[in-house]
Amino acid sequence: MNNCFCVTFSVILLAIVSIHAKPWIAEPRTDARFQHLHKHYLNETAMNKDHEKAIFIGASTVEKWNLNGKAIWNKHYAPRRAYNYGINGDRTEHVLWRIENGEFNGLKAKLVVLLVGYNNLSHKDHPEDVAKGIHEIIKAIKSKIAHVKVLLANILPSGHHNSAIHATNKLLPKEADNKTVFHLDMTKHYESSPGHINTTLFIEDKLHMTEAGYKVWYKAMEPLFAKLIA
Ligand SMILES: *[C@@H]1O[C@H](CO)[C@@H](O)[C@H](O)[C@H]1NC(C)=O
Ligand SMILES: *[C@@H]1O[C@H](CO)[C@@H](O)[C@H](O)[C@H]1NC(C)=O
Ligand SMILES: *[C@@H]1O[C@H](CO)[C@@H](O)[C@H](O)[C@H]1NC(C)=O
Ligand SMILES: CC(=O)N[C@H]1CO[C@H](CO)[C@@H](O)[C@@H]1O
Repeated sequence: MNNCFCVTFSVILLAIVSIHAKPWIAEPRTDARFQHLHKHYLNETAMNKDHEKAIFIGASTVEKWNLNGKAIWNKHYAPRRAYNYGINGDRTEHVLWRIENGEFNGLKAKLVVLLVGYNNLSHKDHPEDVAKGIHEIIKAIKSKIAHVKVLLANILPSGHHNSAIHATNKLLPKEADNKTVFHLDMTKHYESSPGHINTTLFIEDKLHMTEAGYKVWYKAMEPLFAKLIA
């Protein structure tokens, strides 16, 4: 083999490896919306770091508390100094990157609510790898915020990828030590019968939630949430 061939081969190999993102290795997104929101959250943290008591982080289901869930958020979470750090479309590796790159620096929050993983599964990641990504996110949260508690919610059921969601969710309870990490499974609240979502809680895409869906989240989480921010 000549050198030229080897170099070309290595470059191709590197390209293949780098497009295969790993759910447990921090990675930024290059799109403008992600970069913009990341900067916005860094600013939010800098401005409000002594005020923030509870943080919600994840992808669109979290971000849409600002949209479909807004009325419930304003009534029940904003007054308790909760802040939303969701970004539509994030996978575990992106949330990990955001935490490792400053979004939680200097916070004294009592609680982080984490719900993430769907976007990896819709991109055919293996459940074990997604769970590993979630494990790394929890480690990163604890390393950034002293004495924080983590409320880890199962990925919510949807009209798609339910067997992968179920397989991933089965791996999450073991993250909970019930001292710093607490696990919450809200699945049954979103189903009209086992394996079938209650469609009144979801919009037409059968993935994102209606206001009624956010109300269910609030009600199902409230006992644990109230205990953990007390
Ligand atoms: C940070 O947020 C504050 C208040 O929300 C705003 O006035 C300021 O312009 C923001 N700074 C940047 C760099 O976005
Ligand atoms: C944590 O609590 C849940 C139920 O509340 C229980 O099923 C689980 O075994 C507990 N885990 C540990 C490590 O104590
Ligand atoms: C579906 O959700 C709605 C709104 O929360 C609720 O009133 C209804 O009872 C649920 N249906 C089933 C079958 O659980
Ligand atoms: C391990 C793995 O398959 N990760 C995939 C997660 O999703 C993105 C697409 O959005 C793929 O590029 C990764 O390969």
